[in-house]
Amino acid sequence: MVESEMEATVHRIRQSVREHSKWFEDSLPLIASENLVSPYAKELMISDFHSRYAEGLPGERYYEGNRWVDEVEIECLKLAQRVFRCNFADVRPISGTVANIAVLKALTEAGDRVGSCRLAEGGHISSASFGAFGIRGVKPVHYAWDPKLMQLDVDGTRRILLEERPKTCLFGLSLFLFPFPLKELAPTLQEIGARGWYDGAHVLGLIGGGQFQDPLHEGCTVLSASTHKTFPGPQHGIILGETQDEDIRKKLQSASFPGVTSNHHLHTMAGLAVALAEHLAFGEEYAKATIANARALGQGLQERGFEVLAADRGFTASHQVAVRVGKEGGGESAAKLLEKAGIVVNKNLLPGDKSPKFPEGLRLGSQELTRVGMGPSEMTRVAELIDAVLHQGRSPDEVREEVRELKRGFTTLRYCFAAGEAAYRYYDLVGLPSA
Ligand code: DSN
Repeated sequence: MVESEMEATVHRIRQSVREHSKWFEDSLPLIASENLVSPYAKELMISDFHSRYAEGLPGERYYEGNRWVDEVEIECLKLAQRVFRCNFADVRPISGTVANIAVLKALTEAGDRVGSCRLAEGGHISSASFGAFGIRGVKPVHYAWDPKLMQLDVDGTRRILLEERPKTCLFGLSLFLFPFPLKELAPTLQEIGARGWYDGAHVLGLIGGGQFQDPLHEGCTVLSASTHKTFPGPQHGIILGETQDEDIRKKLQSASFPGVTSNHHLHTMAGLAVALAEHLAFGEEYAKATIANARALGQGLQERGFEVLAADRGFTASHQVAVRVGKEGGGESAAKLLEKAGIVVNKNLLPGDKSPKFPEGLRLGSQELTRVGMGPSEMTRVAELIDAVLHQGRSPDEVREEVRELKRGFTTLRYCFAAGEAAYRYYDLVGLPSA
């Protein structure tokens, strides 16, 4: 009885996942923290690596059976250093927040002051007192922010740093439109003896493609990130560094293991290795296209009467576009209406919002639609469809059909191997050619 009930449950779960995938396949995903993994990366995520343990570093494991895991991890470390032009990598953190907790463990002490951005100005929850900063017991020192430029106010931030003298300065954002003025702030960091730490989760693929900024050569010692936003890898984490300081390298390694992980998810590590190799081959072209698409989307929305942030600066230098939709009913209601039409975005707090409970913003990311081959003219069409729902009062159900029509022409993945001719449809479980 229970057996047949549970078998039915299993099939219901499988069916839900298939329906989810099918829904995404004919929708327009614009969530800035998501992306699609390549067929080869996906294949390795359901390989036997998924079933194994490999605590420690290659050659120094606590388990047997790791000959090929070691080979892959050594390759992954080499590829990471090549893509990000640095001399240290640790690919064991299993997410971006876990990587951040590892960096906090390695580089700070409880009670330290750590520079960071406010959540309302785009900061990530791991730098909040209720997040990773709180776990480590460090106190945030908030930088000065220029809401018009949507970046740090350099003079104001210098003054705060000189006064508060944090030992570590974290530069990272969830609403990440423009590079940080790292070179301008580097002399102040030096003057107060602070170490620069960059959370590059959102812009990792753009950094790897050489199209954003190069934080490890602009004054930061460490870069932590998740590996699945603009960097189109599996959901995983990474710590990168440019340092000859053996003490820092050892602290980062021991913070990764045994600090914040035991086993480190070998299947996603293998998928990450593939994504890194593919990024060396295609990352520059993909990063350029992603940024051009975000700008085209910003332009298309502004031309249709939307209040797109940082219009004077070309809207964005990343994959993201931020739109204030207070007059369209606010972020939550706008995002829900768009979802009904198959346009997937998230509500987002914007600088100046009156209440954190009622964000006036929408955050849109161009990276996933770029991966399936869309270009600036499709971004204009996406802006038209958003306008149809939020300004023209057209029914989301009717617009849903036009969304399907647009997406129908973009079902294969680009910027990876086994793309295109493999007819890789991302609602397939694996989707590799049978050969
Ligand atoms: N909260 C995620 C984002 O969407 O920016 C990052 O972890």
